[in-house]
Amino acid sequence: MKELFLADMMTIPKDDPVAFTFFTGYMAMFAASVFFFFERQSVSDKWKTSLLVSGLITMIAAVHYYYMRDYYAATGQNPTALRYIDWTLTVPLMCVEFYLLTKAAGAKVSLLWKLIAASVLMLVAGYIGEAFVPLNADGTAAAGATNHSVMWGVISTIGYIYILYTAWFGEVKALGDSSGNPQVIKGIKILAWFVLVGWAIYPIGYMCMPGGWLNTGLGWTSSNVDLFYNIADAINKIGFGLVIYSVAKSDSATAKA
Ligand SMILES: *C/C=C(C)/C=C/C=C(C)/C=C/C1=C(C)CCCC1(C)C
Repeated sequence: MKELFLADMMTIPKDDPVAFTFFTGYMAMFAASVFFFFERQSVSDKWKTSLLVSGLITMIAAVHYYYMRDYYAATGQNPTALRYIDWTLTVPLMCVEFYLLTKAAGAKVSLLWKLIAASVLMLVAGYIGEAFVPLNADGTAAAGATNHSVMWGVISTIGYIYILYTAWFGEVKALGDSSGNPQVIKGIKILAWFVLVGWAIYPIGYMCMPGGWLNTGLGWTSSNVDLFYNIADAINKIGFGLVIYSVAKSDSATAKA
């Protein structure tokens, strides 16, 4: 049994792009964590917590990818529960990054809680939408599947739009501007683009599940759910961290000069 499992893991990546992204995703998250943890020492004190949080985000993801990768290799199914446990920990930590970036300009903890509340709404609704979609015994969409996924998808989008709005036009944007720090202003702008473009990949994956619009409309299957999620995670978790890293590096250099 154990040998068979290992053999499966060795053969799947070459003909299965989803498995491939689970394996590369795992290694990329792992390497990014090592990078962020080690680079902490190269930035000034006020940026060390931000880099620690970047490393925690990719490290939490790496551990979940380790398990999701094996779950997928062994069953060929979407590791939905593990996926949402990962996001429930990492998305609030991304909100912490926004808070830490704007803290020097006077961000209050209430900003952090509002962003976290919006992410919880987004993720709980998304989980109900995916995990409890009505399915037939053979895994195809049962009656009501489309209604279920659309309803919970819309509720989830409310949380997403709140975060998007806060980053582009709301408190995060205003605090960034009032910081008077060009590096912070630029960093917030790039992160806002990540939330607009990078995070928008997730609803595309969501709509590939049985009953989802891209499933019924274009015939995209549930393995595409993980393909989109894996690509989006690599872009967003590592990319977010690198933006923070570059803000921290350039601001530390300015402070020294
Ligand atoms: C590291 C993980 C991240 C940044 C995850 C982000 C997840 C989303 C932005 C998910 C959004 C969803 C919608 C906006 C509607 C459909 C359901 C979701 C949960 C896929």
